Amino acid sequence: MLVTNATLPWLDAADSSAGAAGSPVSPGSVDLRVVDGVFAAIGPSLPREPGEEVLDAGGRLVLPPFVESHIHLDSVLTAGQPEPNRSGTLFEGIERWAQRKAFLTVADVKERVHRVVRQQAGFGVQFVRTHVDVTDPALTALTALLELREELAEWVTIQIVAFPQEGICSFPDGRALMERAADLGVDALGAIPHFEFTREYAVESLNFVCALAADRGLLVDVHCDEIDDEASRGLETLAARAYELGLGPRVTASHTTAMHSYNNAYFTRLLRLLTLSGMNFVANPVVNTHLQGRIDSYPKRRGVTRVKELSEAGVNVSFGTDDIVDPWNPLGTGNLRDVVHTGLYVTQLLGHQEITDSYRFVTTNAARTLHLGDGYGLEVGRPASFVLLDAGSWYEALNWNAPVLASYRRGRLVARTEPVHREVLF
Ligand code: 17E
Ligand code: FE2
Repeated sequence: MLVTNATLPWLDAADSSAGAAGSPVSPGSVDLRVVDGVFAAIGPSLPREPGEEVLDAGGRLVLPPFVESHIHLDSVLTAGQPEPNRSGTLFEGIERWAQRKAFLTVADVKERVHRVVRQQAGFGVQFVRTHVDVTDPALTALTALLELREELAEWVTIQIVAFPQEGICSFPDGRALMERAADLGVDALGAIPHFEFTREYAVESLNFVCALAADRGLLVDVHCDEIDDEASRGLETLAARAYELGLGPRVTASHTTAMHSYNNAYFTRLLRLLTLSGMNFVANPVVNTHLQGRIDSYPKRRGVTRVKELSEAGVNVSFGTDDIVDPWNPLGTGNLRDVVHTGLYVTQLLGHQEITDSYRFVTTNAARTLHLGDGYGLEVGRPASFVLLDAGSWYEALNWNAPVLASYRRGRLVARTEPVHREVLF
């Protein structure tokens, strides 16, 4: 297959602010040749080979597939079951989920997750890192997700994090459950230091998880300091272990909302360690603006981590959805465009170049967090996985919520959407 007249994000016209629907052919457009599911050539005006199928992008934007770097698939579509989260806090969400968790079945989890993964596929998502609650002696959700990871592998890459929602040191047999999850073949280990009973347990849980991950060769992704408490400092322990054990970029700190409340003197000191460690960060700007600041009066904190400062220091940051219609978010579709849109506003990353570069939060930066390596990217020799958006630039796609017209995975069509035709009658 030959994809012709594609605009790649780094070939966006410098001034792409024109905006309205319609996709002019960009002067920087390129062709991409796909052979046996791999990019065989990328360049301007590649000669068509006899009998070669052609997909004319017409100057539209081609991106590597979207990467969902943080979601809880086990809880999707459970909002209100058996009751809604009335306070809107993280902690009530954990209580509501514990109620729902009591009557999980493998079939129930698989049915809901399957629906959402197909929804995500329609938005061009091909890689998903999901946290799965393992504070359940039956490991029901984990069993379901491990099965789905294999069953759906040709359509979507699912990475599973063993997530101890109710703690490791504060939950009965918490350590043994993490070890069982590791034995069952998860991709990454999590922790939740701000939910442990004590600061000592917080530190102990992080030491435990980093040692287990180093021993088993697993990635680490911690729900770290997701609280409006400026004294919640699990992150420094996680970063120190990442650095000392040489885990570095294999470690991710998710949420880190307490960083929003750290004083600048502490943050400035901490940033040196974060940079040294080489670890990744995931912000969930939609869900954390909803969950955080709930017990503030006014002014109310936004509670989103310091994306701008981390990015400027060269630290890898991606954006995640976190939740779709569950105890922590009553809304959500899985369209990562919405996460970027909200994320740019709440972190005040709205300079022109910042907007233009923001596709990275849900593509290349997220791919780095997931350690996708050579399995990802618009480069010759890599799997021919890409999305075609109905817009001439990322600026336009973001502003107009342009549909993903086609999502190809290893050269094979996974999902397509018809362009929207709207008429205004004056
Ligand atoms: N659990 C948690 O601890 N934090 C979250 N943001 C979600 C689940 C969604
Ligand atoms: Fe989360």
